[in-house]
Amino acid sequence: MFKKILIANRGEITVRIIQACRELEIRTATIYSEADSKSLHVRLSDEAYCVGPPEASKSYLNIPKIISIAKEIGADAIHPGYGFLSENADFIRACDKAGITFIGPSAETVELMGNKTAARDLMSKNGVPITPGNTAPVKDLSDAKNIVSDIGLPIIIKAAAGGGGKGMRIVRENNELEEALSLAQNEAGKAFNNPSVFIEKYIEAPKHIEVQIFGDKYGNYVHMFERECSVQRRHQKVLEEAPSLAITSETREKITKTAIEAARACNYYNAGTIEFLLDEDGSFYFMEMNTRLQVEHPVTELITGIDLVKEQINVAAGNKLSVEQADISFRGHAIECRIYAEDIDNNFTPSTGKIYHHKLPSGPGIRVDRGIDVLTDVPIYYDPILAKVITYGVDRKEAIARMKRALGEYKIVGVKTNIDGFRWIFDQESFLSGKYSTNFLTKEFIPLIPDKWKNPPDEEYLSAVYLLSAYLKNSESKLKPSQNNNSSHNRWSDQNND
Ligand code: MV4
Repeated sequence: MFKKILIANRGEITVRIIQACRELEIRTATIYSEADSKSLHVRLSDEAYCVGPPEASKSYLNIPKIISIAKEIGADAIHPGYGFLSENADFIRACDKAGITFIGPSAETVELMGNKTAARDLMSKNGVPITPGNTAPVKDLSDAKNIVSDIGLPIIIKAAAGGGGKGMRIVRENNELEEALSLAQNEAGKAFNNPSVFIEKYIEAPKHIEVQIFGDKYGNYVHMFERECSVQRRHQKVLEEAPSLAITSETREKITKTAIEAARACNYYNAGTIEFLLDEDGSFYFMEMNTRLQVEHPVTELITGIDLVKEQINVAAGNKLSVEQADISFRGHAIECRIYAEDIDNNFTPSTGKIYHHKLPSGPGIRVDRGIDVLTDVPIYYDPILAKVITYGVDRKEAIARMKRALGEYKIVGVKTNIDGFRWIFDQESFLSGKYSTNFLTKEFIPLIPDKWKNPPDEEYLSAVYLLSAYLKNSESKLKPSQNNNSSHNRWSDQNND
């Protein structure tokens, strides 16, 4: 088993991985940028190393620096968390080259699933249902017109080199196709440095259902049931739950079997998630595969009792899966709310600052995975997720009641958060009945709360906010004595055991 794991991430997921390592008695090393020098993950890890300036490109995405720290400190494995380098095939190859185990799938699988058209082609050839459409990049306008005449309107144009909604365009009339195609190609080129796009039949008001799968290096596969992630804002998940009210036991049997076929088709090992679109008639279609541990993994952990991070470490170390499918069942219901540092009264602009007060909710059925503590800073440079509140109940009603209580008890002072935005969600009949779709926040929420969710800040506005705060930060740091940023923080080392 590994002796020391370097966690190449920050925030709540790094704290979560430290907790799993602690229980497995594996030493932890973390990295931090200059903006995170006083953060919780630095304080909780056995060792911590400054990896560079605040900008992610110079710190948490700095592959050579991270690899050299891992080699220098004798880490035998690296856990990437989610985001940052977690789905970067070059990083996995750099780990392989350095003889350091990457806690995740192979570089080939990550590369393959990152190419959305190749992924669709592979799935379709392996009996996994995909939405009608093409499985190769659109050649030109006439190619697009042929596809549209084959599958019929409406259609959706998607980027082949990236997911998450960037570069997506919906086309409902033939005369919109030409402009939508060039807009989608431009956006895809800007976002992913690859203008390739493909076309699918557009599913009106789908649900986002995803299945947790796990493979080991011996060809064994299991699933850990589904999660529903339909409450999203601008393709950013906000609330997730397991199991899904929309999934009957018959559909569950089919969709979980299909998810395992998808994992087998790409020789997957470690934790992965197959994302599906569920239509109102109960049919489901492969959307994409996430080749990493997901933010929302705790809802699966709570209904199955399986620690997914420990299982990741177990499989990465070359062991067989510690569970067989017959051993995996679920009971009860779990819900997760993502707590973001954003000003929901000001178009969700990111909120930064120092946490002056932090009071956690507690009591039966409440879990909080958090990356913040009192006196830690919330910088502008990274994804604004602060914490996740996850509740468990014998049924969905109890999980919702506990979530409402937990959100009422959770106090964060120092930055604005979206906590109050959830109250509305739990009062909506469409949510309470489970009959909501991915249109929930856009269709139902927007008209009711004018301005709060209506005009999201455009990218230019956000980049101006980022630039201004970076400038202010830079001018502020010129006023302070420089601090030694290369010290290794080594609270648990032998010499400290006096
Ligand atoms: C779709 C779709 C309807 N039909 N594809 C793809 C990226 C993901 N973040 C959103 N995607 C969608 N793909 C077809 N053929 C609707 C969406 C969609 C969506 C899907 C799941 C959860 C939230 C969503 C919000 C808007 C659009």
